[in-house]
Amino acid sequence: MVPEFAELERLIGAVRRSGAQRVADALTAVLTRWRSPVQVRVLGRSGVGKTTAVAALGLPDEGENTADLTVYLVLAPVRPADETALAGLPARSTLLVVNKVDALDADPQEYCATLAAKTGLDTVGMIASLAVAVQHPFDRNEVAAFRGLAGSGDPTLTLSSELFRTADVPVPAKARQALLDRWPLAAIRAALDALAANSDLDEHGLHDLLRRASGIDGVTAALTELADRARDVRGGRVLDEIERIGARATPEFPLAGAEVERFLDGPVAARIGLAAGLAESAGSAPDPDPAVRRAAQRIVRGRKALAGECR
Ligand SMILES: Nc1nc2c(ncn2[C@@H]2O[C@H](COP(=O)(O)OP(=O)(O)OP(=O)(O)O)[C@@H](O)[C@H]2O)c(=O)[nH]1
Ligand SMILES: [Mg+2]
Repeated sequence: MVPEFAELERLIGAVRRSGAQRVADALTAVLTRWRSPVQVRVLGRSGVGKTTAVAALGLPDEGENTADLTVYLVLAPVRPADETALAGLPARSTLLVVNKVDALDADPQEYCATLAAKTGLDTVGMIASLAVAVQHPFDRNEVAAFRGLAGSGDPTLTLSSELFRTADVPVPAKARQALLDRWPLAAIRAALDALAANSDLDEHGLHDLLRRASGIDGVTAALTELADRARDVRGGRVLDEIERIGARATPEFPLAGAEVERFLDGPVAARIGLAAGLAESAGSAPDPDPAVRRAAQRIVRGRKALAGECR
């Protein structure tokens, strides 16, 4: 168990034993919220690939306004409506994803780097439809069909589904239709490119290559980093809530109030405050947000307590 959670559980136990059930219940509600998973929402203009991205990321749905993190999907070129929406989203909880990079006329990494510099947001590229397709493994027959098509060397084959279906190639039309039923054209194109470059790829090698080409790993890694930070920021809010609960409890339940004070002055709370302070101010210029100023104070408070712990 996370030591921070265990410490709060210990506080709840002590408060309950002191007879302040109401205070213990309030603290339990705080702990439950603290432990709940970081929520992600997916935003973007119509047709950018939100539903597909939700499936690729394994999210339950597109999420709600109250989510901790936002994945904002754009297509190149970014539109004024995107810029307006992005201006209202905080950098520390927003991941900008350029979707459909298979249709991009530029180098995806360079495009994302330019966009990141312009918006100040973490930015990564993705092919959401490919990321969904590679959630299933290839079977050997499919790879054999891909191999046959790659060998045909017809450059127009994957320009459209129609051309793929009607092309004069040595792989039967039925097998091609089966591929189209299961794989988006972007996946077929990527598979043929990969096999043309290396015809020795087996189904595992091909699958791994396409998964990496989908960009899903980069999106998940960036989201994990933001989620870690969101959890740290949440810790700061938890300290605020506990402080308020303690202050309200003290007149009626002085013993519980003292337990809460001891928790807030202890090394675990100091660590939580320090992590929250660092997460809130991570990468940002001087910030007018009062939450950030509070966080800076917490850093000082946290350092003092840590110094006390080390003595
Ligand atoms: N080429 C390409 N097509 C994609 C990609 N991601 C999604 N699509 C396709 O784009 C179309 C729209 O995708 P959706 O996921 O429905 O987009 P959406 O944002 O949910 O659309 P609305 O719900 O209408 O706002 C579908 O045909 C997807 O298959 C991608 O990375 N590359
Ligand atoms: Mg949709």
